[in-house]
Amino acid sequence: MPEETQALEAQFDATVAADRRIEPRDWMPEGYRKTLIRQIAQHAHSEIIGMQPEGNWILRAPSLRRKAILLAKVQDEAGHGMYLYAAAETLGVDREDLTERLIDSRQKYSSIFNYPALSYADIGVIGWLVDGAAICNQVPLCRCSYGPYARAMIRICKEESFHQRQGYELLLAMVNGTDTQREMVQESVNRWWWPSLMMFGPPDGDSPNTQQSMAWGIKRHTNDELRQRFVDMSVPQAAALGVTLPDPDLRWNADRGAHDYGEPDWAEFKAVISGSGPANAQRVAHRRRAHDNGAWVREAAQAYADKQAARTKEAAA
Ligand code: FAQ
Repeated sequence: MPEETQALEAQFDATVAADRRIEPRDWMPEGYRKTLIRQIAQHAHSEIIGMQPEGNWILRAPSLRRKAILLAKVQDEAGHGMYLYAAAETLGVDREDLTERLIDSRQKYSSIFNYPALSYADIGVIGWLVDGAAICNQVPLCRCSYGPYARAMIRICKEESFHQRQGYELLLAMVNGTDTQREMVQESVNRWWWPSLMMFGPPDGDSPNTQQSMAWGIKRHTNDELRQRFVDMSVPQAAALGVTLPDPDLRWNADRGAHDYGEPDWAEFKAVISGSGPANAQRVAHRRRAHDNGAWVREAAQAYADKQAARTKEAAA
C-alpha cells in the first residue's frame, strides 16, 4: 500500500476509534463505502416499499381522524426514503441507479414488508411492532460513524417514535372496544410477531456483515442484542394491551435478566429475503409501475432544468 494511503487509513481508523464522524469529503476504505451504500440503500428501499402495506388502508380507515393520522405516517415514510437516498448519494451513487436496482430485485429491502396487511388491526400492530422494531434497530444508528447517515437517523427516529405511539394508541382503542375488535388485534399480533423479530436480521452466527460493520462503527450492536432488547421491551407492552405473544417458549429468565424466547423460522426468513415471501412479487411490481408512471415527471423536470441551464449559458455569453 502506498505511504499516502497508509496515512489516510491511519487517519480513518483514528477517527472511528475516537468516535468522531467520517464525512463525505474524507478518505474511506472501499469496503466501508460499499457496506454503507448497501445498508443505506436497503434502508431507503424499505421506507419506500414500506408505504405499501399501510397505504393500502388509507381509503378504508374508519374515521377522518384515523385517515389523517395514517396519511401523515405514510408520507413520513416517503420522507425517510428521500433523506436516506440523499445520504447514499453523498457516497457517490445515483438515486436513479439505486431505484433501478430495487425494481430489478438486485438490492434488498426489509423482509417485513413482504407480508400483507390483511385487517385494520394490522395498522395498529405495524405501528406498535414494526415501527417499534425499527426504532430499536435505528436509535443506535444515530451514533453511526458516517455523518450523513447518523444525522438523517436523528429525525427519522423522532418520527418513528410518533409512529409507534400512534399504533399503540390505535390498539388501545381496539382492545377497549368489542370482543371482535380484541380478537382482530390478537389475530394480527399472531401474524406479525415472528416477522418483526426477523427484521433484526439473521442470528449473529449467520450474519456475515456484523463483525466488520461493528468494527467500523456502522452497527453499534449485533442483530441478536437488538432482537433481545425488542423482546424485553414488547413483553410488558403486550401485557398492558392484554394480548398474548405467540411464543410458548417466551418467559423471564432471572439469571440473564432478560426474556428467553423461541427460535424464529429462519428458513422462512431466507425464503422471504430471496424473493419468495407472500408479497415480494406484488411489492416490486407495484413499485415498478409507480416508477414507470412517474417517467413523464422526471422527463419534464429534466427538460425544464436543461432549458434553465441553456438560458443561464446564453445570458452569460
Ligand atoms: N430483511 O450480515 P447481516 C423501516 C440481509 S425499518 C431483508 O446481518 P447487516 C421503517 C442483509 O442485507 C426496516 N434482508 O446484514 C418503517 C444481508 O444481505 P446482503 C429497514 C435482510 O446489514 C416502518 C444478509 O441478510 N431498516 O423501514 C434482513 O449487517 C414501518 C446478511 O445479514 C433498516 O434497513 C431483513 N430483515 O444487518 C417503514 C435498518 N436482515 O446485503 C415503513 C438499517 C438481514 O449481504 C413502515 N439496516 N438482511 O445481500 C440494518 O441495521 C442492517 O442492515 C440489518 C442487517 C440489521 C437489517
